[in-house]
Amino acid sequence: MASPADRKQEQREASKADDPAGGPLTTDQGVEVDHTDDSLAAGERGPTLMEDFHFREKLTRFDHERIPERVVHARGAGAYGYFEPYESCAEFTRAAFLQDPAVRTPVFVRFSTVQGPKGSADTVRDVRGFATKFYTSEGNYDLVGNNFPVFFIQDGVKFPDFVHAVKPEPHNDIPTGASAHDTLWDFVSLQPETLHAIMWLMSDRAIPRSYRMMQGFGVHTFRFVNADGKGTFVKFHWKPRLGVHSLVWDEAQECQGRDPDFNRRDLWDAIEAGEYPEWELGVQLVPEEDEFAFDFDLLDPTKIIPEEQVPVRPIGRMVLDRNPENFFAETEQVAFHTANVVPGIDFTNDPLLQARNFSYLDTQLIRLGGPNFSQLPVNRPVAPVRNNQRDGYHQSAIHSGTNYFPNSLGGGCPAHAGAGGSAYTHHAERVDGHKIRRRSPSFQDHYSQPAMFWNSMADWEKQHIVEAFRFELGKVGAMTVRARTVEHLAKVDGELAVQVARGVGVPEPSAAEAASKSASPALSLESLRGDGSIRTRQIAVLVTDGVDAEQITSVRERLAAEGAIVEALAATDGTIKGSDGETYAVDRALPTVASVLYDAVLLPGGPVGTPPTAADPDAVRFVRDAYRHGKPVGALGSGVGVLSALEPEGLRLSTEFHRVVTDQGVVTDTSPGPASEEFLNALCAAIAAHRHWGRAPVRH
Ligand code: HDE
Repeated sequence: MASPADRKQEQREASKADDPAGGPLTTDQGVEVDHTDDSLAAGERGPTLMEDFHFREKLTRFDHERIPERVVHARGAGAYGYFEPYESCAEFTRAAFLQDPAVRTPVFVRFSTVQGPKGSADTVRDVRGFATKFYTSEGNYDLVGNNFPVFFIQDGVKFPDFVHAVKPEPHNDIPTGASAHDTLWDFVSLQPETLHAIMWLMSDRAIPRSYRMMQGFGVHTFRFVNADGKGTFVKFHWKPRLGVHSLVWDEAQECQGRDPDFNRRDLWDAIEAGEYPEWELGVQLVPEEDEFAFDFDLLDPTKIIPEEQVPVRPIGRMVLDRNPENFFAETEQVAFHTANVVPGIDFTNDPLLQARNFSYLDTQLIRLGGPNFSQLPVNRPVAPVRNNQRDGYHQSAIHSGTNYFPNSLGGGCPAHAGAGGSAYTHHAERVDGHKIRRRSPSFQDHYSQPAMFWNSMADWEKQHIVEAFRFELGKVGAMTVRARTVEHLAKVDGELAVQVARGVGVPEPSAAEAASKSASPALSLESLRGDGSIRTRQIAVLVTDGVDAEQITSVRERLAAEGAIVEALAATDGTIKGSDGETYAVDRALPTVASVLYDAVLLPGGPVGTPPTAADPDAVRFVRDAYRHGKPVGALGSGVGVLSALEPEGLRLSTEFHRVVTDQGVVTDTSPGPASEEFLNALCAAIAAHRHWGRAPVRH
């Protein structure tokens, strides 16, 4: 008997198109084809014949291979996995998949960027989508979230305006995968409800190191409902086991060229290597009686509930352990919908959520070409589907019997599910009001929470935010838009506004003060380091002929034992000769890679007194970039000499010999021979810290 988590996999197997017995090429009609390299023509040099049905079918199918990309979140990557709760959540929700720690529920997750088209680069400054489909025993539940906990607008009716503003400008379709342009900032400067999400967008959260290293949030306040019909407000949080880590902006930009698939590849490779990414699902629970206990409205999706006020309670974990087999069939055709809920999970009147509950079904009709998209393998529930919905484009089920209700001819089937059983029951919230087109006064404070976000940042995070604002507004042509945005920032925090104004050439605001003095330390990346391991970090070891073999071996062994991925890079591919006369394989040639693709770099020594890679400009640039981007740098023996290239960047090299020296993530030891335990410990600690911001200020 298959475990519940295998049920989705079994269902997928049944949909596979592969012919297990092999066999020759055929047409779509199953007619065998003996030749697919030349068209049927009237003579060797003659015109192609209309009757060549194989040619026409092949070309027609090719002409129709594309479907419209998603209007937002077009670029994404997905994976299958499972979710398991830690304990029963019956006190708050009757959702079956949150009851029993022994039950694993299969999931499919799609991560995405928002602004760019399907073929845009991964490491753009943008929100990341984090959409999870739980194939539960009670039907599909979709938690369609982002890696920011707040959104740019409060009411879904403004979504087309916001998306038009952030998308490439209509006259020239520029920029791709970027928000640094006039129309977005024009919108922002006129719509201060965007400010909280804009603060997140200008922070390092918008350039994640990896999909595996970012948080996810449901954003809206949802509702749990237990078996007694009691509701509890709930906010969902995904927290990555590996901690939350980001790139720096300079690096993110270079990465767009060096590897546009950086995040997609990272997810794929980790899963292929058996390094399954994992998140903990946490909930913030608010009793319905406390709906008005906050100084903001729980229904306002531009607000968070600070974790210090309502702690996040861990309720389960999700592991992604299987890559899709066909990107189009699965990742492209997966259809999420906020209204895909299961008994025990319900909505609130958040006006953004209400709009989404309309939009997602609507969009699939055009994107997937008709109403039968839930029959596609990736979208099919593992729970049985029985209803009288029929026909439409691409119907692939063969229904029989009656197709209406009530019926007697079909034995009354499918009958209503019994009330109070496992059927979905909408929470009986009392609703009473006048029809009115007006934003609630409780949604009007647009500055306090952006200020709280700013106050919660470490100094280096603040510096990155200021630099991001300067970059983005610096690309805006209309000075009025720059100035108007700075005026809003002045209402968030005076110092922030002054710093930005100086960078973008608009008058510094006068009389600016902080909108709030509150802070939520949980918002800083400093508090989200994860389990402190270095698993899956990519470490480059720069090698040449004559490299100290004991050093590379000792470092490789230790880092690999810690779960890091070590690659030896040399000027050319193939092999190098170590100091011991042995031959060592090169993993990659330096010209094919770059520092931005790695998390840390190590320089082993060579024959005494010869820094082996110092003469290679690619190697020197590699080390310089790593240093500028705050990455750990290790050097051993004569390899330490290469670091003199970093002195113009502010590095002060230690004059101590044959000792382990650690300074701001630069770990050195001039001793020859194998790396000492002390050196390896210091290097691992530096890698676990991810980045080192105390180095002399470098412009990113
Ligand atoms: Fe979406 N959003 N959205 N969104 N969204 C879509 O649905 C929409 C919003 C999010 O990997 C579309 O299937 C409206 C918030 C993700 O397939 C579309 C509003 C959050 C994904 C749509 C929002 C999201 C989408 C485009 C405001 C975070 C990608 C294609 C009322 C909580 C899902 C599609 C995937 C995709 C509409 C706001 C997350 C057009 C109208 C807030 C992760 O239906």
